[in-house]
Amino acid sequence: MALLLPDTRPSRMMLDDGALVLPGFITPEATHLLRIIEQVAAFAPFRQMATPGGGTMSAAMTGCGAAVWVTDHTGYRYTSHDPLTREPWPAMPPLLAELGEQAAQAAGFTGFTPNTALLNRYAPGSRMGLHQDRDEGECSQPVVSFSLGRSAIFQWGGARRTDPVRTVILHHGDAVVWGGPARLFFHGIKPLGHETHPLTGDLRYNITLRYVARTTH
Ligand SMILES: O=C(O)CCC(=O)C(=O)O
Repeated sequence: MALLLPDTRPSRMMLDDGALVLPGFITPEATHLLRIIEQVAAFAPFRQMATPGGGTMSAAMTGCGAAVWVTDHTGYRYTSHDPLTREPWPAMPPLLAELGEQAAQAAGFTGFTPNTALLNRYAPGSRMGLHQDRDEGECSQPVVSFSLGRSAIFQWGGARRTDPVRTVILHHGDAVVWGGPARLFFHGIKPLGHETHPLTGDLRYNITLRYVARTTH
């Protein structure tokens, strides 16, 4: 989408029962959120984590909150401490939790209390394969995801990996919320292209807020 053209998309785009895109929902706070990402990364640097299968995550990741999702050769889990620095993860900035709660509310989910934010950084060519978010130890709360910088093609599937996949372009400032019957639906990000964004160059950032009930050290 040309950045100088007005955004003519509707304010809500339904993906499924319990899943929708809120175009431009966080645009007013976008520069503030980019500053928060910088501040978190100053204490807990972005890194490309190892996967249990012997590979490496394509997107670089870090996070903040009571616990953050990590992966290494032993598996996926939420940890209270950053395995890189051995320090507790940076605290959740109140603005993140507030925006998450507001986006969830706008999507019809009341009482969202996010206690973890995963920060994903995509360089040209970076992707995220189709997956379910199922390491949180509970599924009663939705997932809220914010897009910043370069646009990306979001893949939205169904409850089974083999279900048909639709795509929607996520732009700077968009939020996606999924919960209830769609909480465990498969989703992913196609490889990022090579365009640039005035605020982030050739990078895309994603902030994904969740409530996690099961953590380790
Ligand atoms: O980058 C995105 O928009 C999606 C991120 C995601 O699916 C995840 O962190 O589980």
